[in-house]
Amino acid sequence: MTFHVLTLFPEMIRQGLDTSILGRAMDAGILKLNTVNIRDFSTDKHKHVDDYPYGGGAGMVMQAPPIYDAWRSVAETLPEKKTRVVYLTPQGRPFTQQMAIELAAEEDLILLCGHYEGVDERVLEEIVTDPVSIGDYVLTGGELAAMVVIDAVSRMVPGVLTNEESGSDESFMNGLLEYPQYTRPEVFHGRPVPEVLRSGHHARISEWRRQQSLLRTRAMRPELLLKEGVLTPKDRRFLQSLDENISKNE
Ligand code: 4GX
Repeated sequence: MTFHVLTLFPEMIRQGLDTSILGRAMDAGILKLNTVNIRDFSTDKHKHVDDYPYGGGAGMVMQAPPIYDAWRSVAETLPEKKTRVVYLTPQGRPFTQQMAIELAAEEDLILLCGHYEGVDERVLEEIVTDPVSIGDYVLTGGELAAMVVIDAVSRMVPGVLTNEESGSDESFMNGLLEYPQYTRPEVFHGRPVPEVLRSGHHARISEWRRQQSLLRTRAMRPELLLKEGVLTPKDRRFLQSLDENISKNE
């Protein structure tokens, strides 16, 4: 799979992704990274790519023509088929594991990183297929968000992770947050590993882990418990018993 990143900071993207697992997958040719510097498509003698907003207001807006021409330079190297263009913006659809799985099926993906106060809406209307937000906070530019998306998509591309690295896909595969993990030493700062995990009793271990997942999800992400098909009847009885104990203590 090839990621084409349209950005004013190609070095930031390259440096952020050439390490560890993704670096290995790039060396192996499973993933490719093509960074395109939007500034190379400025026609301005000072290489400007931004200007004042029509209607006034603070800050600068990225101009349409350099972004369009940067996109064209990539799109014309790709097959007829309309390659998806992800635009990183707080105004986008919230990024999820499901989206990472779907995007990993694409042969090419174009990502557009904005800067300043935003991008001229007209070029977005012409080229963007998927406006995506990585969360409700404001970054200084789209590059870190693009790297988050590339990282999450890459690990879903077949061959990027070893069997060792893939495993269960932790949080979200079963719709719950992952249970806590422990390794040696058996006691750390006076805290022993939970006895059940050393018991060798696999049914009890599975039940304990499931309950830990439910407890964590209830504490940190209670909205996940309301989704269809996540809870078994046994899960419901366990959560019910917790709620009954709260009532008693009141
Ligand atoms: N999830 N940013 C985009 C430039 C910008 C400003 C205004 C459109 C309108 C972000 C996020 C994010 C910061 C990327 C501002 N673009 N991207 N950038 N949260 O905060 O994706």
